[in-house]
Amino acid sequence: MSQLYKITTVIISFCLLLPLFGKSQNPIIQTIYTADPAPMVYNNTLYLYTGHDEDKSTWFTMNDWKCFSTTDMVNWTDHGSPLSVKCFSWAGKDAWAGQCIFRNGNFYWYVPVNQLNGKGMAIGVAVSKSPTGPFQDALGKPLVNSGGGDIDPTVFIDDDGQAYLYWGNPYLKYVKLNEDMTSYSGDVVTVPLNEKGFNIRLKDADKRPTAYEEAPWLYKRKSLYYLLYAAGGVPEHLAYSTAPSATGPWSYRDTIMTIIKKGGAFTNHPGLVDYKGKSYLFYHNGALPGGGGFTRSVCVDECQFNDDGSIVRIEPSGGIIKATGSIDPFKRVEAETIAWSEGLKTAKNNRTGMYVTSIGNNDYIKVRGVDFGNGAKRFEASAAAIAKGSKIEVHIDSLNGTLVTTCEVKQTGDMHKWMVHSSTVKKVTGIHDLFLVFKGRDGDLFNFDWWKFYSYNGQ
Ligand code: FUB
Repeated sequence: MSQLYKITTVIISFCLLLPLFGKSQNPIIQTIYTADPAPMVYNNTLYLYTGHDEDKSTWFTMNDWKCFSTTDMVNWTDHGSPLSVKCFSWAGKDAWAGQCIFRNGNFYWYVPVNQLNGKGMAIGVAVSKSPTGPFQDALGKPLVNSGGGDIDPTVFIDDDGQAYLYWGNPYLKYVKLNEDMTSYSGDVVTVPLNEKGFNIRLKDADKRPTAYEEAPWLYKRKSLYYLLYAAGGVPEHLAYSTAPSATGPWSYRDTIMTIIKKGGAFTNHPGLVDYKGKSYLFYHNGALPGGGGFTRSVCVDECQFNDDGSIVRIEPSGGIIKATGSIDPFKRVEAETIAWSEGLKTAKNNRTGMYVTSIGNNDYIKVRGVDFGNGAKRFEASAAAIAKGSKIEVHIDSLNGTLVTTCEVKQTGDMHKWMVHSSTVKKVTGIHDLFLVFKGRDGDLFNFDWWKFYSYNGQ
């Protein structure tokens, strides 16, 4: 990012977000633009797969997908980019909306990409043994290639083990996936788009039969099947239909989220998941500085159901207030575990893995709900610095809250020569939000890999 762009971005974001410091959680990722959220729960961790709008995009310029995870719904760990268009030898561009699912020891990530043969969008499937990848093309060719509008796949495994893949814009289609998850049986079924199932269309009514636009998301709750989708046309809102089976017949129910007027993007995209006893709706807006229709950002809000199974309308909010867990500072915490940040980027290399980079004076990371228990005596941070005289100030509870330690980040001579830097900590006990504030001269200060505290009993 150019220095001027970065400074402008920081100033604008500071002004926009000033009233929200210490409160805001949405959008949940601030280091890049993210879109098309697809949550997945595995082993008590919520993984979030997203698309990635390139900085300053003026179209859906999307080259790779991203993965993040959380165990508390407020701190998100960046796992980088486990899959890109380049992984599909038959595709050339457009890493659009996908979804990942676990089955029989493998993670299957269904994604639409634009084919090199000029025949438009088709759906591929990538496979990995790990939720954070790396993923590889499972087939070496599209899984679904039915007519150019093959975008936005959603995958779902029913209680009887039958898996379904729905997708499409302007049509809505599905197949029954086989147990191998990389092939399907039977024909591609086109879902009838009629008023009963998907409501009347108010915008561009001559162009499409119903309000259904794109971005289907299949979900089941207490034997009722839900199909959430982007509806409209543009600007899109989120709506849903329900059915007694995964194949319909679908009945239109309601709007879930109206058009986002303030800070919205002209698209929206739902992802609904149950986690730790609650349900969460992921969606996207254009609210980050520099954000808009092609520079979108993923958000999350809690989703509630009425007794009859209908979804309570969701008003986009500042995000999740109450964490569902806490951070243990006496274990190494990756620097890329972030509740909120300003001015930063993340990067990855083979030796270090993910780390935080593009760190300038006064940039910061907020980590929520850090549990110091009976107290901490020493702070450690792994950083690689080319600049002299940089520091990490650690404040609690707010950006200007009590300063519990100042850790000098010594010059290591290279931005990839890592050293552990340490400092003594003033007494801090109990649970606090932590603000790691970076200080130094102009320009990039250092790269930051992880941090950790030591307790009085030496832990
Ligand atoms: O991100 C590209 C496209 O925009 C997705 O495929 C649609 O769902 C819309 O969000």
